[in-house]
Amino acid sequence: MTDTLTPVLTDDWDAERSWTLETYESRGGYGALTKALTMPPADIITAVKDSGLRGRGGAGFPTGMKWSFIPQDNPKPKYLVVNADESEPGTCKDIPLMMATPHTLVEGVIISSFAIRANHAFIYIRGEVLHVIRRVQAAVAEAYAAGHLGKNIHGSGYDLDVVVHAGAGAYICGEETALLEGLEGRRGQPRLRPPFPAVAGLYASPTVINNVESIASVPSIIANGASWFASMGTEKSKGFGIFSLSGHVTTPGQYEAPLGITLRELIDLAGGIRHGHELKFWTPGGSSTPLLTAEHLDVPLDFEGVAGVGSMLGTRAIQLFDETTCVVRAVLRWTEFYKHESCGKCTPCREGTWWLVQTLASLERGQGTEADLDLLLDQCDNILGRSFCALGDGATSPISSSIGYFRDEYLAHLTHGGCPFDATASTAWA
Ligand code: L3W
Ligand code: SF4
Repeated sequence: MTDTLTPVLTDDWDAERSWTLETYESRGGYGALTKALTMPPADIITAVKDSGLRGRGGAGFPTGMKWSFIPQDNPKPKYLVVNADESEPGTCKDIPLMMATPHTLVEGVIISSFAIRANHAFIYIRGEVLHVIRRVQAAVAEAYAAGHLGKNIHGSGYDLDVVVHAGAGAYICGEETALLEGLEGRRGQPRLRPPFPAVAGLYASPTVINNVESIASVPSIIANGASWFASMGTEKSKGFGIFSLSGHVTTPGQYEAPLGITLRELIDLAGGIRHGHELKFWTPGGSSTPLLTAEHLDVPLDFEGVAGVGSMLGTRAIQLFDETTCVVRAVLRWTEFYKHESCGKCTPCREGTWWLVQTLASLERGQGTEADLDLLLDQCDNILGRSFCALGDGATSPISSSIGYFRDEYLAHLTHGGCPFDATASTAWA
């Protein structure tokens, strides 16, 4: 099974002092930059377009197309912003990548900035992860010292400055326009789109915002060619991605594989569901993506395959839960997270997530009636599609999907007068 893995971004994670410039360059690092600086910037955009790379931050928007939206006849400065505010529950790919091989990201930032003709780039890192911020800052400093950043990079005449910015610990700042607000020094709350950042982003100037993994994939595309990248994955979801497996699996961790791999294959690679247990439910891309069940083990994990069963690929944050887990309690925990992280800008999400927690908590305690399940779904209906940004929509995903698949388990809380899993300790309820 191991030939299912395609280690590219993760290939050097085990190398000694993998985070240093010395190790990175000894393995060919910054070779893609040397090549890119000999190319017309438009050809780099074409290569990224032809590769089929789609945004790795959750939405899967085509990366090359986003870059081509940057108007080159606009006299304003252009900016590249890397969204490194990884906070979606279950998502743990960008932080390990920045810890293990920060120069992959830095090299990607330089090539991407050159392609869109930006002279300033920002790496916005979640504030709680001080060790990651320090590591990326150290890599940026090494890159300056080696002439990969600053004035006249590699004698090409191209100048680029990179700022590593620490966020202040709000999940909403992973939403691209809230991130820009934070970067500009204001409270992190989403802006109305359009205009999209590509037209009016940081300081109202054309801005590309991409996820860490998207930008870190760029050097390999330039080094190996668009068709190499496009030869992996599926027809519409090209290339590879880091799948983060957590929860009730024998060997949790990051598994880099072609898009379109199935959960069954990933679980095999991770040594199976923990001994003596079986899969009950899972998230394909963090808790903002509708839950799936053991019925979906053979769904291709690409943007289309997961959408085909009513969910989203999201950030490939696969959280696995076996039959000992109470789905109502798990969903309540996620909903408390969304209530806490709601930025408060719009009423459906600010008020709605509070009500979701009240209704869910009462059901989890075994209080209320079956009608409360419909009330819960009605509350979801009043949030989904009526919120200002994706946070509100995402908060409804685990609730509506879990009621769809596990309505009987919700009802069992009412008939038991509490969580049936408490009564049976760690044995399965059914
Ligand atoms: C120019 C247009 N640009 C779209 C750009 C847009 C953005 C990208 C995708 O949410 C999802 C969310 C989370 N002209 C454009 C255009 N763009 N139309 O394309 O935009 P969009 O609106 O489809 O998505 P989004 O607002 O970026 C991302 C889900 O991902 N998610 C997120 C997890 C959190 C993390 C994390 O912690 N790191 O990523 C997980 O599922 O719920 O649905 O750049 O500007 N006409
Ligand atoms: Fe803020 Fe929630 Fe509204 Fe988004 S949906 S703007 S997080 S209140």
